[in-house]
Amino acid sequence: MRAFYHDNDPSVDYREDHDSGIEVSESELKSIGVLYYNLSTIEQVDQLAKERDYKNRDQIEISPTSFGSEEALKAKLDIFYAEHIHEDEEIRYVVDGEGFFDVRSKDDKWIRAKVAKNDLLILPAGIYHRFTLTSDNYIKAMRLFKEEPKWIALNRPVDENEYRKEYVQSISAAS
Ligand code: KMT
Ligand code: NI
Repeated sequence: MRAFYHDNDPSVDYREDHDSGIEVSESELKSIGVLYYNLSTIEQVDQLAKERDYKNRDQIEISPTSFGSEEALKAKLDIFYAEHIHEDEEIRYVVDGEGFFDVRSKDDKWIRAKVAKNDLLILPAGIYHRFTLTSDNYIKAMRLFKEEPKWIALNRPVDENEYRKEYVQSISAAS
């Protein structure tokens, strides 16, 4: 995983790197509640799932093949790339391929985390974020969850949402 500030260039496809060259450290990610692990075996994934009480999981492939066409894929990616929150953690373990998770910094800038095979990323409930494939157009990812998946995307603005307010509180209290 590498994290950096997004260059915010709207003239270039969102699947390109958009690397501003300004690095973001793991501790900066941690200060906004984003956790990162590199896990090379499924046993390590199982262990983390046990510790954090993730009882269930499934696996998805996102690619032109899995969605039937480049157009169908693009339609799905446009949805993933709309800025949103969830009322639960978003936990993704990359089995193969790569992708970008963009998350908002404390001062509302886009931080881009490029994830690849063996990366596990946890986004807290209430964080504004979005997802896209890279220009490789392929990811296979495990989605972990506690009980039933609560993956309804609530698109920004949802500043009065209870989970959003709790998240904002949680990152302002510490550090
Ligand atoms: C999400 O909720 O944004 C996704 O599931 C994206 C694909 S997981 C690599
Ligand atoms: Ni999401």
